[in-house]
Amino acid sequence: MSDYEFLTPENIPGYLKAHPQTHSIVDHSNLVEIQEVGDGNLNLVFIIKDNAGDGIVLKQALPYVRLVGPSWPMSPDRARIEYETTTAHAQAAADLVPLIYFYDNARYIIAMEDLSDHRVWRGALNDGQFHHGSAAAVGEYMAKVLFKTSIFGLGQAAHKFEVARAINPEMSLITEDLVFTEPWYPGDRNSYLPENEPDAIAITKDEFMKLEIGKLKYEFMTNAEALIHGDLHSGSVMVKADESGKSISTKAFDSEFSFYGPVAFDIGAVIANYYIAMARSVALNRNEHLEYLTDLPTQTWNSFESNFRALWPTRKDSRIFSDELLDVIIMKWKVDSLGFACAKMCRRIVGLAKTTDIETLAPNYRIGAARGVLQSAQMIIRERLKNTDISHVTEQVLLILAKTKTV
Ligand code: SR1
Ligand code: MG
Repeated sequence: MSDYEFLTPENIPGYLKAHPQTHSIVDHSNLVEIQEVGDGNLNLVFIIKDNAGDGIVLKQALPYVRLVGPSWPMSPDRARIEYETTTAHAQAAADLVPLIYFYDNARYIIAMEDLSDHRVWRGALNDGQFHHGSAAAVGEYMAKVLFKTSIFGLGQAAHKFEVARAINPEMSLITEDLVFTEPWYPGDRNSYLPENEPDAIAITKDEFMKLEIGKLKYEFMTNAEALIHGDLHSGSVMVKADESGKSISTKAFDSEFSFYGPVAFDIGAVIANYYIAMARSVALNRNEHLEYLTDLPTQTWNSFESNFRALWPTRKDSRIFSDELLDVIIMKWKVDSLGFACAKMCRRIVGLAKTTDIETLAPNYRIGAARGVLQSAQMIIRERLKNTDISHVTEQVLLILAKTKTV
């Protein structure tokens, strides 16, 4: 499995030459730039440009976790999963995912659209940038791809077949361990500043939260609703805005954790990362940016809900699957989304694979931001059972972040 050649700046021109599908995209004999830009935890990502300014991206899965090294082997077959999911998602929302040119199953390479005129959303948020409309676009992406791949979009037989085809046990286990277990059962992979130890211990002693996280883990492991992205944080979204900050393109990428799982898991991941971004802007006193961020959870939810409702009349079978049932399902997704957000918030603060939003803050700022995210998760896990209004929950998060601020 690991016996394949890794991409390097030296062998990429030859690789492109040997793949005629790339010849109309980029001129392999006149390359001016080959840059490795992978900032995720797992893969190599190269942006390649020719002298006419045309570009292509080659993404290759390594046989181990890049973040940790060869001591943590991982099947590169995750590249196939990302390719197949991006292709399936493109059928529902072509404008909201990158264009894939081809997949090389011998070397686990995806050749895709060069999006170097976009930014990874996490980096843009960290820099205090505005992309007005991207939150709604992410909601639209989720509604369209999750409807299309659900029982409502596929119908009975195709859904059953797809659940089996898209099985992804190795990557799912990572999420089950890192997101739903280790923050509450610490082992060697957790870490935080010494000043945050009481905050980390507090969640392990929060028996109510542990029970709710247990229910959510069970949901994650058993509820094969739709072909979810599986890791939809702000580092899995590329954004592009015009000079006024109006978003003109939003693309969800990096769906290697994808499988048939709960719809609310993706929504929760998005919301969690908005709250983490808010923690950064609170720490840095960026009030205008904070105002922008505070509206994002509601924008994404509202867009998800309205787009999903718009697709509902097209469901394959309307017997029993009534409009009343849709209301029930949507309400469950809202409660569960907030629950999944809590799990995601805790894992990014105490578990392996953190976020630059928090980690690039100076330690004296980071203490309060990390504490605020953990305390917010403890609040949300309870509040969502009393009041599911996303704006209300976000206001409560803001109050906690202001209170825990350390500088
Ligand atoms: C070992 S992989 C660690 C994390 O990186 C990805 O972004 C996922 O979030 C995963 O949990
Ligand atoms: Mg990723």
